[in-house]
Amino acid sequence: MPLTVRPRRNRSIRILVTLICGLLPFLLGTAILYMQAERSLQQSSQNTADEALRQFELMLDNTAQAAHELLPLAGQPCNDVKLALREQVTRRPFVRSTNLVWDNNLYCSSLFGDYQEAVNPGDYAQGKLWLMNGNPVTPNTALLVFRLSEGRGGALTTLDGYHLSNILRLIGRQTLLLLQVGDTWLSADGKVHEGPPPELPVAQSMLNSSRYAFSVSAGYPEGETWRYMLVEYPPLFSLLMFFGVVSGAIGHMVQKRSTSPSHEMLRALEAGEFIPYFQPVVHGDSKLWSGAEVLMRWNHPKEGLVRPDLFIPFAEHSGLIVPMTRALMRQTAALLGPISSTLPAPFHVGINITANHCQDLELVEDCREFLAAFVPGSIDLVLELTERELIEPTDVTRQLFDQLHALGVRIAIDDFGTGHSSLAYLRKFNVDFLKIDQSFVAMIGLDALSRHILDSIIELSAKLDLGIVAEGVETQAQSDYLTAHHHVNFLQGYLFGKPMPAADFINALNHH
Ligand code: G
Ligand code: G
Ligand code: MN
Repeated sequence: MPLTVRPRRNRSIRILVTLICGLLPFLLGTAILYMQAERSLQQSSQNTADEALRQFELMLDNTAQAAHELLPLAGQPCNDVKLALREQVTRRPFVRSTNLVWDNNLYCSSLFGDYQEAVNPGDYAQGKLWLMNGNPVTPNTALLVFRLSEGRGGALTTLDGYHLSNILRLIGRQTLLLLQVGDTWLSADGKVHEGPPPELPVAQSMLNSSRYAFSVSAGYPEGETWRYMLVEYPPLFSLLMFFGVVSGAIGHMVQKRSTSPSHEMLRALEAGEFIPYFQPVVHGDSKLWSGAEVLMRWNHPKEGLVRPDLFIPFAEHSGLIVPMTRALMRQTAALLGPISSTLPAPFHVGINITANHCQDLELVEDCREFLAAFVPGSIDLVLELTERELIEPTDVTRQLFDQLHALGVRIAIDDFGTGHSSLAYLRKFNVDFLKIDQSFVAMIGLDALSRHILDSIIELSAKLDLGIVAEGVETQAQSDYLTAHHHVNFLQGYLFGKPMPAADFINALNHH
């Protein structure tokens, strides 16, 4: 089987999923907080604009009242009315100067008395309000002029820009705030600018006065939302971070758990981590190596060499045992096939097969492929079926065993004596070998009863014309007993050799 490299992608995907699990609560939470911060800022800029609008209207009320009181005096000689003009300036806190107009000519002023200056109504927004950048008395100082006119007469009262910029500064302490009158606008530093006011990047609120021709804009500079979040939400950020860590950890654990035994074994199968070990099987008479049992080992990247008792049960449960056995047979064929002509013929090759593998006829194809790798007649392929889980006789299994026999494949009952197969069973499946369980062999010389059982098994199999393989032969005495008394066909055990890697086995085989 082609060795596939252990897929690395899986690992980076796992790290990615953990990262996403960890970041998601943080990102979602931050998005929600961002929207919340925007709403708070919008609310606050709206309140600021409201408050400023109210203050400006109060001041203009004061200025407008002066104009209303003076308007009836328009047209009268300046000398007669200039005291009345000055009285308004003294009495009203937000009036800096007062003036009277006749036929668009400013002819009388609280400051200079008699005066001459043309008035252009087009300078005034809606004919009523003019935001000037100073006058000859105080150049470069903002001045808001209120104009009231009726017929040929008119009154102009002015409001000092100092009051206006003060309001912009005080109310807009945390906010950008500006006052717009017609095509000019006033910033908090008291400067008057021409043209449209700038856009305020964050949470802009613009309010038009319903009573006077001005509007107020409030808002925040670029990046204010993030600054606001950093100042207001640190405890919530810590909480989000905590949730992120918890959710990342949960994501990590859920993924770990999904790496179930069968998942891990599938990975190992794809990575070619299941490899064959070979235990020599010797001829009963000559004690020459004349075969091997193939035993699976898991060459785990972290755990090292894992014994089959620890993973075969999982493999059987998940059904993975079938592709695992197939891979083992392919590796065995690739290892022994090329040297098949040098093997002592016929070379006995035992492969352990589970009941799972006998559910359909695929096993026939597996064996055919296996045998095709060898010089014809050079090996005896023996499938070992453990007596502990016997196969139900059905149409399919009967067909299976018939076809296997037709291929020349032999059947052995493994661990014989530990289960409960009947004579009828042995006949039905045309069994060729019995592998006597090592527990009986171990009793030789110790226990008379076990030895009697051993004796009868061997006699029975001789009568049924079955071959015998004795397993677990560890001492010379056991070996002698089995061959001198009974002519057991094959022996297997530590006395002759332990299960070993292919290279060691082939090497040792050459020296025998
Ligand atoms: O050699 P050892 O300790 O490895 O074997 C332990 C058990 O695992 C034995 O019962 C043996 O039959 C079983 N075993 C070893 N290799 C395989 C195999 O490839 N398939 C199956 N089904 N069982 C195996
Ligand atoms: O069930 P099966 O026959 O497939 O299992 C063979 C098992 O027996 C393997 O685990 C193998 O390592 C073990 N084995 C083989 N020879 C000996 C032996 O001489 N002594 C002991 N204790 N175990 C053996
Ligand atoms: Mn076996």
